[in-house]
Amino acid sequence: MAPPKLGIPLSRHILNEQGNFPHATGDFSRLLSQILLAGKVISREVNQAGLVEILGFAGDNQVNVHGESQKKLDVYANDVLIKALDHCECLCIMGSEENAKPIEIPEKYRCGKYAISFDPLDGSSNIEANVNIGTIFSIHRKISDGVRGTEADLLQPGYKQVAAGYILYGPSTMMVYTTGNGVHGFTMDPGIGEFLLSHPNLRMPERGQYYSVNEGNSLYWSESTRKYVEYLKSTGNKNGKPYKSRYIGSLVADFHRTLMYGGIFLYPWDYKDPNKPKAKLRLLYEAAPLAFLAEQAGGSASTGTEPVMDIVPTELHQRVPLIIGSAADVAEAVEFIREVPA
Ligand code: P6P
Repeated sequence: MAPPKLGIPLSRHILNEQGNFPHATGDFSRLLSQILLAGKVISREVNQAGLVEILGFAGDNQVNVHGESQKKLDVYANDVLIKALDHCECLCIMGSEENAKPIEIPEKYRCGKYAISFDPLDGSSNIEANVNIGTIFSIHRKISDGVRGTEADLLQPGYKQVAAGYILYGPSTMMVYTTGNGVHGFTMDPGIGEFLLSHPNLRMPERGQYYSVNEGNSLYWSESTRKYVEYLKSTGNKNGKPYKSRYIGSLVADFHRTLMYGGIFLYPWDYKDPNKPKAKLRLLYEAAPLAFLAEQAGGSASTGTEPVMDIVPTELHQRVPLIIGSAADVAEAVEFIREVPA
């Protein structure tokens, strides 16, 4: 198949991609199109956030399932996605980082053959600083027997994803996604409200020059993690010069830079309580979809002991450490770190 032409609309690209699914019935294309629609609506709100007083905390300080204060845009983005998707009749169940339990498809709508997990607005702690934030999504096929979906349809390993991607709300709004046929980036032309192909077949360099980690947590890292980061900052690494540090604190933005330029992003185990190590990033909504994108772009993603894509989830809001980026960088980090918490 001829490579896609620069500038083709995402809607046409999705139809072309559908051609790679011999049994595609159009449900998949309709699902991606609804995600795109939700992204456009969220983008409009994010871009006006500073103007319409939507900033600040939702209502009387609502908190989400993780006890994190929900900002109005978090709640808004979650509602927009659920409302855009619940009637598309291509989903059997939804999982959101902002909802404790799976979101069922209303009885009045037919259930479809896909299950979706999403983080409606990742990086939300940066909303008031006008820093890039994003929506991350992960799509699996329905595996449960009944007509309607169950939690089992969401608790599937990363290697079974049929699609994953993110919408990045930044200087420009971008949609980056994969259906297992490479990674493609689309930039929204606000004048026409259409996403146009701007970055076909994105590939991560084998090794990069950037490392991205919150060094403010280094006191709570394992010794092996500290040693690895010090190695990157030395002249003894494979680049022969210190890696450059870049950390935004918004996973979608830090990942997108790593995808574009190469290098490595880490959110390692936190041993503040040595008897109860903690991980921060969520498997279903953050690590697994980004791992699928990383692998499709020639990179990789590990927890430090196993590929993220191999983990079989046991609960919806499961958290994992994440080491993701250029293949050579991730392999080297794993060699250093290889830790399994007690
Ligand atoms: P820290 C945002 O809240 C988030 O979940 C990710 O987007 C980001 O990578 C991480 O937390 C930042 O965490 O502890 O460095 O502020």
